Amino acid sequence: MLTRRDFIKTTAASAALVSLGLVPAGCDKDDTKDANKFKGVCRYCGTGCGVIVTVADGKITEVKGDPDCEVNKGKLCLKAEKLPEVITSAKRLTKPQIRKNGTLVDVTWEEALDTVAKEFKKAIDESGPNSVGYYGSGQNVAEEAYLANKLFKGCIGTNNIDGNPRTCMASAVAGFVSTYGKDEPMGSYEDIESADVFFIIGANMAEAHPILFERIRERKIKNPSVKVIVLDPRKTATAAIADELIQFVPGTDLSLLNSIAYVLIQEKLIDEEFINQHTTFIRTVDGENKALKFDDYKEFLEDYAPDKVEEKTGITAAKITEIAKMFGEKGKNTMSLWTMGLNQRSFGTWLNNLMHNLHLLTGKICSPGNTPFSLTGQPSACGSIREVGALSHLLPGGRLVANEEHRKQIAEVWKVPVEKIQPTNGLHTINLFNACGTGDVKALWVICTNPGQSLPNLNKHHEGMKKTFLVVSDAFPTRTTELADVVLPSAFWMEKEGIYGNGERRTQHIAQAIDPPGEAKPDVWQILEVAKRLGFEKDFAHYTDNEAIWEEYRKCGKGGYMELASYEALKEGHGILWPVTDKNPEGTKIRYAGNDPYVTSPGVRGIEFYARPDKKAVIYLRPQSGPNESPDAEYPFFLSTGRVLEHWHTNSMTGESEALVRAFPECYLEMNPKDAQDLGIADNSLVKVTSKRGTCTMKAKFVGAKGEPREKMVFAAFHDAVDTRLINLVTNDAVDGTSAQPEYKICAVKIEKV
Ligand SMILES: Nc1nc2c(c(=O)[nH]1)N[C@H]1C(S)=C(S)[C@@H](COP(=O)(O)OP(=O)(O)OC[C@H]3O[C@@H](n4cnc5c(=O)[nH]c(N)nc54)[C@H](O)[C@@H]3O)O[C@H]1N2
Ligand SMILES: Nc1nc2c(c(=O)[nH]1)N[C@H]1C(S)=C(S)[C@@H](COP(=O)(O)OP(=O)(O)OC[C@H]3O[C@@H](n4cnc5c(=O)[nH]c(N)nc54)[C@H](O)[C@@H]3O)O[C@H]1N2
Ligand code: SF4
Ligand SMILES: [Mo]
Repeated sequence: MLTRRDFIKTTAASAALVSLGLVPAGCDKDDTKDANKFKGVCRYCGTGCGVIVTVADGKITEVKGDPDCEVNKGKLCLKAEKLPEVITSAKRLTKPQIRKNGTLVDVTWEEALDTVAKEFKKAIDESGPNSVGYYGSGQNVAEEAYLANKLFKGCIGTNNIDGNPRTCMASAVAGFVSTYGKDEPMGSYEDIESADVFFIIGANMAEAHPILFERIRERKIKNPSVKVIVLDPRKTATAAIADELIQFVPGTDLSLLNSIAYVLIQEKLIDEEFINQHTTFIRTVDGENKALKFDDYKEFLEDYAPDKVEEKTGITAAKITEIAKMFGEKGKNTMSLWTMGLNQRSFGTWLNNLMHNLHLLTGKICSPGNTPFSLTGQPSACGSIREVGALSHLLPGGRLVANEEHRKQIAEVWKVPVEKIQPTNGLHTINLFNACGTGDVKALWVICTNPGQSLPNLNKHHEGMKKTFLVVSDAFPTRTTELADVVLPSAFWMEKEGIYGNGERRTQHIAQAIDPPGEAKPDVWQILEVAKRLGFEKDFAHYTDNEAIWEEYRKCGKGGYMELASYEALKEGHGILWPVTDKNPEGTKIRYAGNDPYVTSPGVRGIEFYARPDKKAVIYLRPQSGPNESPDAEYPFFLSTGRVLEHWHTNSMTGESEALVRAFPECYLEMNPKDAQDLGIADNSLVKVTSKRGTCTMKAKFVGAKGEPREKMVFAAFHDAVDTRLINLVTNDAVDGTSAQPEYKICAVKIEKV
């Protein structure tokens, strides 16, 4: 807990924090014992900052950081502080609506729910269960995702249930599962305070995970010998704390990471004892995994000697060697962090594998400060989708629909006949929306996500969404509700209770503090009502409250190496890192070692990769490949897309805060000043950005822009919903062959003056 003195010290540092878009610690104690204070978790990024909200006259008047939450120790970023404005926005959806004669009109809940059930039933009866689908979100609470998963996979009998984490975390999941056998990081945020070297690649933490960025910054200020290496084709705000900024050519990071591995071996910075005991080598050829030897790997890496990749990557051999030595220095702890720069790629799974390789080669893993850490984007992508298994190939607790034993285990918990759960994967996101376009998916329910803005190649997918019977549950009007046949108004953050799981395996409870406005209803209620109308009342009647849902879901953790804390413990505390068992009720900070309850025969350094059949982690041989689309004579620029600190995804929420809109009013195209000069483009003048798929018109910016891309690369944020600036009209919906995650980070465009 923060003492009064700490609090004053923090306040003195507040000017520096505010310049980073952070707000200083607000409360000096957890005062949720007061009747008007409630404990929750910020509803934005996967950092999972604890909050305490104040309620007066049935409205949230203040959101402050929870000083007892280990994640943020009272701090917050501006987005969280501005949530009261968002909640009370006049734009909130408060009545169910149905499209009649082309226009959305207000109706009763009865009529809306009956219509949804009727259309879904009709599709199922006429064309089978695979003619319907569900598209959920890493911003759902776990209970919502669990019920939707059961309704679709276990009761309706279709695996066509996917969600926006496919666009976000799928490559990270595939990376963890293929390397270690189970999803999610082994480390925790606490590793930041023990790390000496930070290797940040394809992550703009200063804008996307500001509170974690602040923890790294503080670590460096207190320990000047700490080194930060930032690898990104674009110079971002994160580079402000970098000792080394490696601005490589987009899409060449497979080469770069293989080259670093080459240097680690050459310079004898590897840990042979660890490698021999804990790892195995695999190369995938024509979809088949072939077991290989360390010598094969060394031979494979010959093509990636620094002098052989410097031209391709745009980074000198000397620089590659230098950063590899920094990564591998003996006696130093290395933590790597990455996000969408690696995941949103047509070879995103391979890139994730290569990050794990570097830690496995050096043995810098499973000890404080030594960890490969894939940062999670959404507040509960881990807790509600990856853990609940609410994707088209998964079942709860890290299980697979394709595995008979797994289907049996989950059918037992759901109390449904095992034959109901189909043994083949359902449609992943892009195919789900493709199938709306072809007419194969006739009815789709979208909850807590805005694919009408966030999917790539939108011209195509808008057409698909118009064809299908589209039901959208949201709290605000969006580019998706405008395409919907039925709009269901949802209770928003703190207007319902629920569980979130953040990026470090921390499960946290959010209390209900206020009532939703108008007729808005929690998504859990909506799912139960539709389930009842589809004839599954008896399968859902026992879910009397969120605790009942959670406690049933919790049974799925057993046997999945993913046991979770009880509802009671979560309500009381400030989050617990799974696995949690009777052996370690406090939770687990480092998996596969230490007090991880599933380690039964620890090897070198107490480690056991128990989730793999041979108990060894895999070092993969992954050659340079991709991107799906590269610049050519007609489309000579790389386009990359991403985020800014002030806004969240599609802006439906942060666009309701005056202060945030003022801070970043509209999206622009970041350019390298040299390219702008070559094309005769003036700062702030309008340019047209065109790909094979679509066009946007926005201002070009290179003076005082958020970032500076390397030459022949441009960058735009995607939160702007205005037609001409909807950058996803331009992006590519090609996907990774393993994870099916789309390549938002790279496509080819031309830039023209308007
Ligand atoms: N303020 C704010 N914070 C957020 C969010 C938000 O909307 N707003 N969203 C949350 C979510 S869901 C997510 S997924 C995270 C995303 O967090 P980040 O991934 O950190 O953010 P992005 O801006 O999408 O992309 C990061 C970087 O990838 C780089 N990149 C482009 N091409 C390449 C390449 O070829 N290789 C590599 N290595 N990097 C490349 C881009 O230049 C960019 O700087 O943020 C979370 N936090
Ligand atoms: N060009 C480009 N596109 C991208 C990305 C990129 O980097 N570049 N990143 C991708 C990634 S990583 C992600 S995660 C996605 C995110 O894409 P989306 O999920 O489509 O974007 P959000 O704006 O987060 O949408 C969440 C919606 O849920 C609503 N909502 C909020 N709370 C509730 C609730 O409690 N219940 C219900 N029913 N609704 C609620 C909000 O109003 C909002 O409309 O975007 C992807 N798209
Ligand atoms: S860092 Fe993320 S979780 Fe924390 S306050 Fe900011 S947006 Fe919310
Ligand atoms: Mo994301």
